[in-house]
Amino acid sequence: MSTLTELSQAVEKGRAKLVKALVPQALEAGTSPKAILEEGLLSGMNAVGEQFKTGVMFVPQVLMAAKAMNAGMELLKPHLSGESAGFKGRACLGTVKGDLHDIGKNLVRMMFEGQGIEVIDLGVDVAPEAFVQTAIEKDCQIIACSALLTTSMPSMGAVVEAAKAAGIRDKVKIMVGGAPVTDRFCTDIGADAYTPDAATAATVAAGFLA
Ligand code: B1M
Repeated sequence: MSTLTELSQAVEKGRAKLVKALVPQALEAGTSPKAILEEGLLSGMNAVGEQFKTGVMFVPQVLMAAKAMNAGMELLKPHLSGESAGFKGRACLGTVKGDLHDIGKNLVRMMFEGQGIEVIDLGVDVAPEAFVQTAIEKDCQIIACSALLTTSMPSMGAVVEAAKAAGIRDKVKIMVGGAPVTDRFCTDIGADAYTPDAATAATVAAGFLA
C-alpha cells in the first residue's frame, strides 16, 4: 500500500498518531505537500463524508477523523505556505454563525499566511456583527467567511448586510467559500469573491491587496 493510501485510511479511521508519523515519512520520501494534502488527508476526509452521509459513520468517529486531519495539517503547514511573503494586509476569517466546521477555514488561514496576509481568526459560529466589528477595530481589508452547511450559508448574506449597515462595505472585500457555496450564491448576496479552495482564496485575496 502506498504511503498516501495509508495516510488516507489513517485519517478515515481517526488515527492521529499514525497520521503524525506518515506525514513526515511522505515528505522525506519526496512526496509534494500538495499531494499529501489532496491524495492523503483530504481523500480520507472525503471518504468520511460519504460514510457520514449514508449513516455508516457517526459524529464521534467523524470528530476523531477531524482531529487526525488537523494533526496532519499542522505538520504540513510550513511546507504548504512556504516562506511567508512580506506583509500584504490583514483579513478577519471565521466560520459563520450556526456552523462549527473549521478544517477548511484552518486551511484558508494557512494559505493566507503563506501569502503574507495577517489573519485574525475568529473561530467558528461567528456572528455577522463580530466579523464587521473586528474588521473596523483591527483595520482589516478582507472579511473571509467559510460555511459547510446549507443552513448556515444565509449568515454570509448577513455579513454583507452588516458591513453595509456599519458603513464599511466599500472599504472591505468580502470573500466566501466552503463546500455548499457557489459563485452564483456569492453574486446573489453581493459578496466580492467566491473561491472553491483555500489556495485559490489566498491568491485572490493577495490580488485584492496588491
Ligand atoms: Co459535518 N456535515 N455536520 N461535521 N461534516 C458535512 C459538511 C456534510 C456535507 C456531511 C454529509 O452529510 N455528507 C453535512 C452538511 C450537509 C449540508 O448542509 N449540505 C454535515 C452535517 C449535516 C453536519 C451536522 C448537522 C450533523 C449532525 O449533527 N446531525 C453537524 C453540524 C454541526 C454544526 O456545524 N452546527 C455536523 C458536525 C460535524 C462534526 C463536528 C462531526 C465535524 C466537524 C469537525 C471540525 O470541523 N472540526 C464534521 C465533519 C468533519 C464533516 C465532513 C465529513 C468533512 C468536512 C471537512 O472538514 N472537509 C463533511 C462532509 C464533506 O465535506 N464531505 C460534513 C475537509 C475540508 C478541508 O473541506 O471545509 O469543504 P472544506 O474546505 C474546502 C473548501 O470548501 C474550501 O477550501 C477547502 C479546500 O481547500 N473552503 C473555502 C472552505 N472554506 C472556504 C473559505 C473560502 C474559500 C474556500 O474563502 C473565504
